[in-house]
Amino acid sequence: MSSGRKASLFAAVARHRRQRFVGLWHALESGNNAITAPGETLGFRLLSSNASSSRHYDDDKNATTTSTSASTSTPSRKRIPPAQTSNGIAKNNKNDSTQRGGIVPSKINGEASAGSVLSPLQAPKKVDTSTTSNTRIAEAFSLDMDAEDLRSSLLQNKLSPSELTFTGDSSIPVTSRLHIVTPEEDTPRGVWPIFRIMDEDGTFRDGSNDGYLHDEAPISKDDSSFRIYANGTNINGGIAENNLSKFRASLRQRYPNQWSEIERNGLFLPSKLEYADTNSKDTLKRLLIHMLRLREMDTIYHNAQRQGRVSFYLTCRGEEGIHFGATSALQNQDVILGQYREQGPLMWRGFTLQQYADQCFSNEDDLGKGRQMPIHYGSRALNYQTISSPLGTQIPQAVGVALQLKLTAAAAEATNIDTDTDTGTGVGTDSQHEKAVAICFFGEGCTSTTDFHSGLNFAATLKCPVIFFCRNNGYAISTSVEEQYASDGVVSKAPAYGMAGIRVDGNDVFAVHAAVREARAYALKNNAPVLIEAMSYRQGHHSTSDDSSQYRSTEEVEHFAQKSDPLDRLQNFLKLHKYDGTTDDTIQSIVQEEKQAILDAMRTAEKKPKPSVELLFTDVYKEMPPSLKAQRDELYEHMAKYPDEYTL
Ligand SMILES: Cc1ncc(C[n+]2csc(CCOP(=O)(O)OP(=O)(O)O)c2C)c(N)n1
Ligand SMILES: [Mg+2]
Repeated sequence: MSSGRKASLFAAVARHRRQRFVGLWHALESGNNAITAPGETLGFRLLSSNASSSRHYDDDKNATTTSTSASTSTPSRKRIPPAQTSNGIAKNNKNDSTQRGGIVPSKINGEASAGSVLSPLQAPKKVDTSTTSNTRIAEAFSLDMDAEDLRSSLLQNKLSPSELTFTGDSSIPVTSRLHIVTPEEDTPRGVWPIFRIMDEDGTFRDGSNDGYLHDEAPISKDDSSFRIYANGTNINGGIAENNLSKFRASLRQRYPNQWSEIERNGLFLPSKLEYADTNSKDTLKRLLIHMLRLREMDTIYHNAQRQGRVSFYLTCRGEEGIHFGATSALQNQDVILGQYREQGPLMWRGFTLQQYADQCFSNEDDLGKGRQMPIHYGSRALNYQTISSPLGTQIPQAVGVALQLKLTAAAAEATNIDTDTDTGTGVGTDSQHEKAVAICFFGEGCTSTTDFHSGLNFAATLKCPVIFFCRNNGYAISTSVEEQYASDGVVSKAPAYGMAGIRVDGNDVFAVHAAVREARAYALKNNAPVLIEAMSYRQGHHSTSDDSSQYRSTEEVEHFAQKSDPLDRLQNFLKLHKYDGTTDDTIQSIVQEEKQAILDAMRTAEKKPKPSVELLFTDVYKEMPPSLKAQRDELYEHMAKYPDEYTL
């Protein structure tokens, strides 16, 4: 590490030492993470050219960190709350920790907050940052160090945050234990905890600092599904070869408490078949490539809209962890119903860059025959229902799909028919004879539609195997979560409908994968729905029709882009653990390759002819009614009259 880099790291450590909850991981990340300003990387223009300097935190009067923020009509609403109040009690934490499943106010440096009841098991590790050697902290994240030193540094220096802060001024206690709260048990009082596996620095979470009282049994795990691989892999020097089995073994040594999740997490498992798009079985590598590909694709198409080449676009920047974490935990026979910001699930299933381009350019190869706006993808082959813009429509539809899947599976079981429809391109276990679920994605804004409420009620009463997956990204266009609901987010609504729920860190791809894996197993085993709420942040504008500087500050966007980006977190993990020689350079070369492929597909799509006009009138009715025929004839007449304006 260069001395300049060390100096900036130490400065960052000192600067952030007083931000107790955000803690050490935050400090290290600030110094270690080379992230450029959002305006340079987000694929959208900076929110204001007339920038002024401002602080990240309201209460951080001594902070020296500055950032650019819009000085125009920046709203006065403050959306970056301090991680906690001065007495250590989380905001919105109306809990009674003596209750089963209650939440413990956080404990700092061994001192319990007033009124808290802490079992010794829940006491966070005492970490006195003033006596922690800066050198050791720096070394803990040096890629050059010996793996054994790395391991001990991780264990000695690590302080996982016990709370996380998202938009809406809410502090959410964190749990490292995956637990689906079922309707049969008491629901958490106060704020529902958020499940995460990996912290921002790319290390696995240390559960001793959990902000959630675990006094109930974890979700039952079928021990037979654990696969234990040989020990004894030499972890010194990192992982030189691309080998997931060895890597798992090394992770097991570094993180003994997390080994069971590592063994079960499909993202650490090689695929049974080669992935067509990477010609390898390496799931972790494919995950990285897909996250980079999707981010690059979003950036390029967003800019293409600004150039007038496509009419509309909408990025999912910041939500890639949700997309790939969730879809990688599914089987290909599971039916996906999206809202509109879910291009990743399609990508994971094999939708090609050419197919994206053909849809966005509405050319003759668009599977939707040019009838929809850009980003309204659909693919029958990949079990991905076509997007419909009116909010909420997909929710009751998903219930119908799930009901049908359940009935089909029951009928097949009765007659002993193989219901497997797997196309063989997915990851994970063999899906032979496996049943299917429907998964329905929607934003937190969509939960204000009547379709959300009626859909969830139908699913619970009809006992349908459906996963309702809420992407809570903080905004519904300009409507913030404070204006969207008065409840503790979305997951707290699950018990009201009599269904299971889980809240997960949407920026942690491993945790999302685990949550969906367990939700799927639960849904199939019990023929019952599950509501997942994944906390994340919409880093881009709502769409190309939006200018988010009108309702949120650059400072806020920058904060979340830098502190909780799912792609950065995965890269930190891969670099820290030296997976397959991952470095900034190898990542850059993937980015360049992906960029080229995206641009090639785009140029090809641009040159293709448009679909026939006739297709505007087909596919709705088996026999075209006279009224539609009359409209078609009128259109042809009009086009014949102005031949210079149209190509037939
Ligand atoms: C029934 C209906 N009402 C309003 C709209 C306009 N609209 C489009 S997107 C959107 C915001 C949805 O926000 P959210 O569900 O949080 O999803 P996100 O965009 O954040 O992914 C709104 C209000 C619509 N498309 N359909
Ligand atoms: Mg939203």
